[in-house]
Amino acid sequence: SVTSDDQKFCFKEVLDAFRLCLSENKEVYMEHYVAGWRGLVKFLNTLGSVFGFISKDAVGKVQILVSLLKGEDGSHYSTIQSMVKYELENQLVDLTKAGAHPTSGCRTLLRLHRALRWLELFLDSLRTCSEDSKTSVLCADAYNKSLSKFHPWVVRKAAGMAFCLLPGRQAFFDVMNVGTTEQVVAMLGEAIPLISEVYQITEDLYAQHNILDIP
Ligand code: 1PX
Repeated sequence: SVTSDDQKFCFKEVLDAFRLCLSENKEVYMEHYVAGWRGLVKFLNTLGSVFGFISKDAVGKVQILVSLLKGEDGSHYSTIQSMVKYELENQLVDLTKAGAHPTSGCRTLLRLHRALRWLELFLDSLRTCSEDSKTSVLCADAYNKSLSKFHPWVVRKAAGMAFCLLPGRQAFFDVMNVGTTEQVVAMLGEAIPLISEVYQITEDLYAQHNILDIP
């Protein structure tokens, strides 16, 4: 039916959100960044409840950013650049140890930003992998090269177990709801450079302000 079609995840949503992320002068719009993550979480939710603990964490973080964006000081949160400037100038970030600002925009976005690097690596391996590749292995490789270093043992262990339950390559592509394998590969080829640019701009911004290690 039309309704179930509307609710069905489509990877194009994610692509479109990341396409809209960058302003002319390469600022990252929070609204679209958050929309990109929303789409990804929707995808994750279609994979089943074993991924619930991951999706819950991501949703919580998206929620925090949305409240800031829609809140009283929302005008300062329209871009990642303006958020960083505003929160740092007003001492709204715990820089060296956890303290009064456990849900600052800078801290929260940093967690998603680190996960975005995992996504970039994972999508790139999906794009180039052979038909008989195992998504669980691709996913674990991407995770071990990126996000895992920020996670304690127990989270790494749980993530590793969840990866084993990922559907195979074809089922995975079907859930992406893009079309044929060729179309999926083409769309990934479009999405990856966009995600990669957003990642790099954020990474440079955080490095410049020395906030890549916010606790
Ligand atoms: C077409 C393919 C698209 C695939 C989309 C999948 C979207 C996945 C979204 C994952 C978002 C993960 C956010 C994790 C943020 C994080 O690192 N949080 C930790 C630190 O936060 P804290 O506030 O405590 O400092 C937090 O401790 C995390 C806990 C949950 C476990 C996170 C495991 C992350 C694994 C990432 C890979 C997801 C695998 C999905 C398979 C498709």
